[in-house]
Amino acid sequence: MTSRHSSVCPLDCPDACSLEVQVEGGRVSRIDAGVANPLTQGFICAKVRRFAEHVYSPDRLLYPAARTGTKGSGQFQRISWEEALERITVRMREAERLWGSESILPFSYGGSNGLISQDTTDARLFFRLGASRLARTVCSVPTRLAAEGLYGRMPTVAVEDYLHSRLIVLWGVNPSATGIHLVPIVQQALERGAKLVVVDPRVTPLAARAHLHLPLHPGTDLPLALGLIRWLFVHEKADTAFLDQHASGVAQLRERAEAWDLPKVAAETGLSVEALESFVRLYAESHPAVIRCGWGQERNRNGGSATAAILALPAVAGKFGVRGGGYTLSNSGAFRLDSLAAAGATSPASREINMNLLGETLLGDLRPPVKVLFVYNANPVSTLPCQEKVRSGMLREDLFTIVFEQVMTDTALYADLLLPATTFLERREMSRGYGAMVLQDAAAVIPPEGESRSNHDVFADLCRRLGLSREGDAVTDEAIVQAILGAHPKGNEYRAGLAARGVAHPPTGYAPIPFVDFLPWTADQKVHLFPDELDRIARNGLYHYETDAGNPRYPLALISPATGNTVSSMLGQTLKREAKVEIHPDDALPRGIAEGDTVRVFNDLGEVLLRARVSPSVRPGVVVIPKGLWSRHTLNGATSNALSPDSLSDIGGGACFNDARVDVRRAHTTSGS
Ligand SMILES: Nc1nc2c(c(=O)[nH]1)N[C@H]1C(S)=C(S)[C@@H](COP(=O)(O)OP(=O)(O)OC[C@H]3O[C@@H](n4cnc5c(=O)[nH]c(N)nc54)[C@H](O)[C@@H]3O)O[C@H]1N2
Ligand SMILES: Nc1nc2c(c(=O)[nH]1)N[C@H]1C(S)=C(S)[C@@H](COP(=O)(O)OP(=O)(O)OC[C@H]3O[C@@H](n4cnc5c(=O)[nH]c(N)nc54)[C@H](O)[C@@H]3O)O[C@H]1N2
Ligand SMILES: [Mo]
Repeated sequence: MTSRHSSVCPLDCPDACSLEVQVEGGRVSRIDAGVANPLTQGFICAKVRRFAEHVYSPDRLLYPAARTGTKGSGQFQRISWEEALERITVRMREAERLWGSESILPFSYGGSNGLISQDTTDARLFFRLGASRLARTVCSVPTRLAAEGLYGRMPTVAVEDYLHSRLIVLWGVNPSATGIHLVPIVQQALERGAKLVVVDPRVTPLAARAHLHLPLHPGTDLPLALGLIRWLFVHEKADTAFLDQHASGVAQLRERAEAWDLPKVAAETGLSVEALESFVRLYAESHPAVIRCGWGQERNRNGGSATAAILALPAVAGKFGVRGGGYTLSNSGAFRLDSLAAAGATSPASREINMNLLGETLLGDLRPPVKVLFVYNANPVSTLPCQEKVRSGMLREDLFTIVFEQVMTDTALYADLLLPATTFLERREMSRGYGAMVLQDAAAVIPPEGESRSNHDVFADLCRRLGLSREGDAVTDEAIVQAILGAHPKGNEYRAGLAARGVAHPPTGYAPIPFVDFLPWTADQKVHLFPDELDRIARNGLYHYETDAGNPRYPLALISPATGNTVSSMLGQTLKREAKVEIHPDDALPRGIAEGDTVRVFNDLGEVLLRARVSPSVRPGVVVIPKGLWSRHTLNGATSNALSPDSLSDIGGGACFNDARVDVRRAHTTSGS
């Protein structure tokens, strides 16, 4: 029997596609586009179309299991859920008694999780335990803090409105991999005569079609944005009427931008003065103009200030107030939904640990040490900086590691105890887009594979076993959804939309116009071009640039952007291909490296052995190894994160994936050639 079900993709992507899932004989036989979210436009990405490969993967975890071999060896024996949860309960109580509850560290990110499977019963458990708190900094904290500081995290321009834009700037974003539904919209805008500018060290697919591509050196976005701001003021292209009415901090921003004339910006970014002038003139003269700001610039020592300066541009240039004008970043704040409060989880005063420092945390001299590590919704061995430190930390014999996962990831190999998790097709999930302003709620379409269970169910169970449940706790998916929506003033409207159309939009609507439909969500409804709180928390003050200009030992910058094959590291097990490092001919030639050669990419943290792709699609001085790789995709089992430092961004303690310095050599081959 064949049936069709509406679903929603909760994977970490701005688009939040509606899905239609076909089920035959209890198994998923086809996944295609659904209709509720208009941005889906009738098509979905190749990854999710073949998501059934993940559901039925030979690497799928089907039962709880306990380690039998040495840590990391991947040898496990099946046990029952009862035994697994009992063992965890005993370990947690013991850790609490001997070392204090802060010796328990929950470790999750959850970019690919919706509102039911993240920050609900899990938060309740760990908060009530008084476990160490995790600062979830691996992604989007610097960008979020910048958006919050300047605009109070107001909703941003809907990408559909780019059809009205005369200029589209894609800054540190590669929608061809990371949010594909923007691509046909950009294409249509170009056909209507819009101009396209791309700011990216690589020739991305849209950079290849851009009127202007600015292949800046990684990490130099801050001088670039400040240079544009300075030019706008100096050439009287700043919109002083808009700034007088809607902004504060203008003089301070101007002062910090003062040093960055275009020749200086050119020297720092590796761009020509002519290209910079073309860009700023085009930006000044185009109405409406929109900047789609991504996350590429964030993963850098200057990531917070750089994003703040980019977001200041549309205010300085007066680009708001029309459809298709302003900027787009994350819209996850638009709904103002709060799972945590709804879950009855109040944050304890326990210590906070920055997730980007996991290796250091496990290996260092912390008091109390971390004795129980509970990993879920994350794959830290693949996705965190300083991979060797993370691995070594997880090898610690006195550490009890639980990994709650769907498949046998590189991290799961290091578990003492494995718990099998359902995928979104096997449980209910309510999910909100962070690009498309949609909220969707989808029932399970198939029964759980094996003995897999959902996060909310397992954490509620553990809460009960540890005696931490309270009367009135929302435990079932329905109760959690009702608690989340019930806590919101517009909850009833959301419910009505979900029931009638399978989708709800935030109170500001699906495609609101900033400064027309609402003013900034800051306390005084103004744009804060120089938010004091950011200036206070920024390492050297807001808009101050840091550089290690021309690191002589490791002259190449390594970046690790997303690809269309994985979502972060998710689906990596379905990817058979070997990864390559991309290097520009100008860097390959003097090193005697030719296409297909096996090379060693290295720095003081480690080395990655893989084949080279020699290509002018990356700027000279920069090499590229994809994000999201697993051990199996390189020749020595290390991935780009073996080379990424655990230094932090200027604001928010963000990861510096795109701020690694390396060198590359041909590897010695055993053939003697
Ligand atoms: N298919 C797929 N989709 C995804 C993801 C995925 O892994 N796969 N990940 C999801 C997640 S978790 C996120 S956060 C988003 C990320 O979405 P994006 O921000 O689009 O993704 P990235 O590939 O990290 O970075 C975008 C671009 O920034 C460039 N870049 C690198 N360093 C710099 C720099 O210093 N300055 C500038 N201007 N550009 C730089 C890279 O070359 C890359 O082309 O995508 C989401 N969507
Ligand atoms: N080198 C480099 N590294 C990067 C980046 C980069 O640009 N370069 N980008 C970073 C970014 S943007 C991000 S967001 C992080 C992401 O870092 P992570 O969150 O660690 O990475 P994911 O690959 O999303 O891992 C999520 C895991 O959770 C599992 N999972 C999914 N749903 C559930 C569920 O319902 N329950 C349970 N228990 N498990 C589930 C999936 O199978 C998957 O293995 O990676 C970062 N790592
Ligand atoms: Mo991310």
